[in-house]
Amino acid sequence: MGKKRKREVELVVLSDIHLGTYGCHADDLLRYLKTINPRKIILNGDIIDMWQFSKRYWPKSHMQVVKHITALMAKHTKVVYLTGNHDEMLRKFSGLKVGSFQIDDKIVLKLNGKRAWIFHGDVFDVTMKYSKWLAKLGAIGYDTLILLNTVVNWVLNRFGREKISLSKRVKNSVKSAIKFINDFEKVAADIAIENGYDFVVCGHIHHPEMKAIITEKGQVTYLNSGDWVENLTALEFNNGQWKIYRYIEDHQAQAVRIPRRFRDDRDNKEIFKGLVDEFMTIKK
Ligand SMILES: [Mn+2]
Repeated sequence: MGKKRKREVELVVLSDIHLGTYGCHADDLLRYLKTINPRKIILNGDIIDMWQFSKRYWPKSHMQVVKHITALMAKHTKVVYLTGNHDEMLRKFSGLKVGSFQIDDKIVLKLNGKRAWIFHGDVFDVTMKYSKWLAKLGAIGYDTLILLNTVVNWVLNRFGREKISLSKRVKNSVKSAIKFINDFEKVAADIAIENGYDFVVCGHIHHPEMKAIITEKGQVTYLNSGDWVENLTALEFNNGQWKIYRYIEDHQAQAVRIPRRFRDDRDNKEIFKGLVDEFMTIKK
């Protein structure tokens, strides 16, 4: 098998990767990144989860994602890091520009003559703004849920049963979560229409989406890049068109997956080694 040619993409938007948490699918993300050659990458918030850093969870695959992106930058890819609420510590660096790398809160891009307004989206999140500690508590709970889910799925797998997603169940069964998503999308669209943007691109709510939103005042295309905890999605803009890349469907369709057995073996070894090695180098 020869090396596959990388897919050229004008712009890739990734958000809510949550590196440094148990839920992050870093090796899947890495596999996706290795299939593309992006001219520009927008990291739209919650990329490195600094709220969870005290847990000292930093496996090798998480560091490899960072290294891969830095390597792209050294070649020709422009990288814009827009901060989210889990990496808000970087907000003090907003406006920083070093070579092909820049940090900001938001960005407006001209794409084929149309204006795209891109930001993480936590500004619309009232719970986050008014009780940060409660939101943090929620984040810890969510992470624990993902960890618990891994254990549950391991057991289910042993008994030859289908995998389940606890957090998806919790979210989907709660009506207020749906209302939350709708409200979020509506607020983003309303403000984007008022300001005459053609596209509004967010992350934050872990809900990939691409749809036209029409109000009395006008129309906008709302896009959300989803996340790399559950949905494993990205936004790609190419030849004047947006699309949602869905790793679970799209990647499996083009490549044979590494058997789970091997993946788990490798992970277990690397969790401890990576945790100690990489985290120590990062702290230096
Ligand atoms: Mn967020």
